[in-house]
Amino acid sequence: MAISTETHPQQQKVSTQAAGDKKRWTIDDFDVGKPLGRGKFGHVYIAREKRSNHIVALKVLSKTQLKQSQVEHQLRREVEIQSHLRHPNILRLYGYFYDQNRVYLILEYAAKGELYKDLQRCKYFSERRAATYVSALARALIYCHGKHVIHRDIKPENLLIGARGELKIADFGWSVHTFSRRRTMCGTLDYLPPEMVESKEHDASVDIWSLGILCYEFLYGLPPFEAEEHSDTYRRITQVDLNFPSKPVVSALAKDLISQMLVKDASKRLPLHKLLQHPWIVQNADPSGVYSG
Ligand code: AK4
Repeated sequence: MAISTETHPQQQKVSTQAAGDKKRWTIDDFDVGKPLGRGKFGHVYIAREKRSNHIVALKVLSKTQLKQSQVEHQLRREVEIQSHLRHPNILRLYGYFYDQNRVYLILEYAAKGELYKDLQRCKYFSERRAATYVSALARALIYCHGKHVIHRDIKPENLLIGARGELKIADFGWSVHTFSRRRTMCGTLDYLPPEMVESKEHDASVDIWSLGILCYEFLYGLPPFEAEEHSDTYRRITQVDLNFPSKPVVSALAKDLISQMLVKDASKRLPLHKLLQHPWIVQNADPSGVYSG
């Protein structure tokens, strides 16, 4: 198969190439289909790699916009990080290529699309569905942390669903967006832990906080510290002003887990391996890690 699974992302699989031949991908290697989505930097298309018939998502980024936003080095870092991650709950980045005006990311195709749309449609998820996603995310984050990759924040917009209902973290370029937002302090703070909104040092436990925010949002339909004013969200995060509404009804076990993740002192947050043993996860999460309705 021409889509590499083991080699450096820029190269095609060695066995399909003459030794030492580092042939680059070009757009001519793909049949490009319908657009799947559009973002600030460009569109995402479904595509087929001609030689292998492998279906992928092709993200097409404008070089001009990348330059204007000064994110070229961050895009490079994303590719670098992603090429070393192999996990069923992390969207693969197979490689990239570029032409005069554009940069193309060759991504794993997630057939069931964006999770936030499902959340909007359902308003909130069942405890079974929420726990299945939270445990899948915890396993993906444990894997990342083992590779010294901190995800920084995860939110529904950056989660995709595969053909069999498996959750896929699809971001890593996303941290770029948060970074510029963080600097200008004009975007959403909702998913950031106290130490990050206060611009303090942070470590892998920021991901435990973000997962706690996400768990709350799965169950209640909105993030816990949401407010009209940015300054109010800031205050609510730093004070950990956490409330559990009476509707929708959420189990005491779920609230217990969320309360153990949304802790101001980063060192006191429930470690991810302990999260996997929490009774709410054990009793509700599908052990296959796949929510199938
Ligand atoms: C959708 C199905 C970095 C910089 C600047 C796979 C951007 C589907 C999709 C899919 C990135 C990225 C991404 C993964 C997801 C692409 O748009 O969600 C639609 N959709 N539906 N992928 N299957 N979308 S985007 N990695 N990285 O954009 N990086 C980046 Cl510096 C701009």
